[in-house]
Amino acid sequence: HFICRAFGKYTVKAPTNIALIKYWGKSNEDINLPLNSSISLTVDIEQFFTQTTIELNDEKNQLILNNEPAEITGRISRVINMLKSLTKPENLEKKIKIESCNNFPTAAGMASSASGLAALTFGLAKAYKVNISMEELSGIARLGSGSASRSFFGGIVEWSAGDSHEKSIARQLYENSHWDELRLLVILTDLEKKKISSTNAMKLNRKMLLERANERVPIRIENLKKALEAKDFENLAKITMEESDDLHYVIEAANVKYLNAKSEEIKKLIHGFNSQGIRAAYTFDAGPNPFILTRKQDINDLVSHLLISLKLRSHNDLKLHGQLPNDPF
Ligand code: 2P0
Repeated sequence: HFICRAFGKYTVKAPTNIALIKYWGKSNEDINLPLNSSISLTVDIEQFFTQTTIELNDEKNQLILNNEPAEITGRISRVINMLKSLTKPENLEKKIKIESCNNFPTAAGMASSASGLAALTFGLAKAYKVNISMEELSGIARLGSGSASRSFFGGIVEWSAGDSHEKSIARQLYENSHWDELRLLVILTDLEKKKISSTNAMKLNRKMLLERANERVPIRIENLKKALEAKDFENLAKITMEESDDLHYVIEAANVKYLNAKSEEIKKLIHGFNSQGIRAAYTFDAGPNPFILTRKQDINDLVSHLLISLKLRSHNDLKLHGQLPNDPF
């Protein structure tokens, strides 16, 4: 979202996304080409977002992240340099001031790099007056962080792996309105920063990553697309949970663990909730916080089930966020 332009500053806001089919492993580390295509659901922009303000000035290059000065890393420079190559020569003299804030915990497996790099790319493109398509911008954001490519669109989004910079871009598969009963809940169980970054963890266990990407993921992508087209919740849920379990199986085989005891407990609770018919699905990013898919008609039952099982009194104790209907409780 473009928010405003005032006094030469450009302010934009970008949402996070949660992958149903995960990106894990690269075929080219320099430009973040992934081993496999991935499919995500964009999180409601009012729930989890990064807001970024870009100013071009004559001072010095500066990054302020969550109110603290921060280093302009290589991944940020890749985005800046690509956009510089597309802007008018007079802009190249200018220095860049980037101020960025997340309204949720940074680096806690909540896809902060997705919303962060998407907001940075979009904001800089505005400041540099680079008028290219959202698909092309998604490819530039990918240079900063792979998952950021998927934050350029709402609804359900596919990032095609591609075998070149030009082809590795995201596009929208469906708007939210395609399946408007679908709801996403996020339970914040742990806000600690992760001990090993996704970028580093996905370099481990190459052989297993390749098997996953070449053998299991393509079949799941095909089946997930069928389930989305048919609005078949049972298959959507089965594929989503299988894919999340597969990702964490591969990660844990490399002796990295992102899930904690609470995550495992919630996985069991979802399976318990589904014992009479599949009405919910969990999926985990590179972190312990569960993202739970369900439909509008099942939210009340699901939340009651979670509250009773976790011995909590109110949904505030559940630290629940999500794309809820106006008054779900
Ligand atoms: C995803 N994740 O598809 C997967 C699932 C985490 C688990 O994309 O190195 O931060 O910056 O391209 O995008 C996290 O990886 O990695 C991620 P880089 P990124 O959402």
